[in-house]
Amino acid sequence: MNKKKELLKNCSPLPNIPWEEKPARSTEPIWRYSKNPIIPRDLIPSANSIFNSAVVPFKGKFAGVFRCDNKTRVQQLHVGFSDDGIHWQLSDERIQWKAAEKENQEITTFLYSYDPRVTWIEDRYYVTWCNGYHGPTIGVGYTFNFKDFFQLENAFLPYNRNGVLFPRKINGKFAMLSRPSDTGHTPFGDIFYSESPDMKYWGHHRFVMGPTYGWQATKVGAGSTPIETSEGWLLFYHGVLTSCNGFVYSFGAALLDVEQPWKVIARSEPYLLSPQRLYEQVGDVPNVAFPGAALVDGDSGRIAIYYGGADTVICVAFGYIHEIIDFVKANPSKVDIFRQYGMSALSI
Ligand code: BMA
Repeated sequence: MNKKKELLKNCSPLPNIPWEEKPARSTEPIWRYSKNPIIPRDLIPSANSIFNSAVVPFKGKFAGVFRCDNKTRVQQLHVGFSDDGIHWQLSDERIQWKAAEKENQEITTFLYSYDPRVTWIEDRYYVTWCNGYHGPTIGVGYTFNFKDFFQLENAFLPYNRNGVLFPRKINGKFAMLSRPSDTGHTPFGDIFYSESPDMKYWGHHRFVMGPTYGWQATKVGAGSTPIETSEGWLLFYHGVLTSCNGFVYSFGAALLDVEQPWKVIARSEPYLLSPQRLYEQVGDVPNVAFPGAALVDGDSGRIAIYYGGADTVICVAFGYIHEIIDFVKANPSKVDIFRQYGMSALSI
């Protein structure tokens, strides 16, 4: 118990974290909830599918921002609440963002919004998402109560996806991971780090990591809010493989330097979870396991990872922080150090 407690930094107890013990015969560092998926595609009348979403502890219970594609197939964000983190009530209306300041008004025009992340920083919950503005870019907003939502400036120029904030300022600045891209479902994608003094102007851009081989050969993108530990920031991230039949989205974990998070300490060579259950393999986009949030109990080191299955439903997997960190350190990617210096995986 003590070892787990010392590992986590700035992490509150979450005794009511959703949880199921590891199956007796499992040797894996994470395991799926036996009743997955926890959110079906038709939980609310307007939805075609509900997936790739973000949840946080809220007032002793849970709240979240959910990707609900509607029956016109427009990607939208909806708010949701839960007593136990497993059973959810979602609003059937999409979130209406108000301009945080007058100058933000013209940026609030809705086109499409998807793949939200939610991060508590200092005094409020920040939301980042993939926001349609002449192509996909990173939308940024905040809420105090999950009723009123205030939109700030987009963090970056298009095209960008998978904007994930760190849960505290680093060296006095807000910090975000993102993945510059182009208009479509790109066959490439690296994770970059950026800083901002005010959540408005972003700079100090640094390369963090790119694809390597195997399950993460095509592209990588940040998943859930990084978790601070004495071994570095623990980041769950998705990796994509291009099969003869299309993209396959799995996820793994990396440890990033605490003060200079663009420096990768270790990164898992095998995946933590890949689409192997029907609800991950069959849906609107087959073979997708896409992490967007992780709850952590600071006392026990238990983790609940929320991920989208097949761009259709929401699932949960469980693990212990110390086992996941041990797994990353015991199975590190060997090629990343070469990538850091600009060599392609193929030339190694
Ligand atoms: C990405 C995003 C994700 C989606 C994935 C697989 O580009 O659109 O929302 O899960 O493709 O379709």
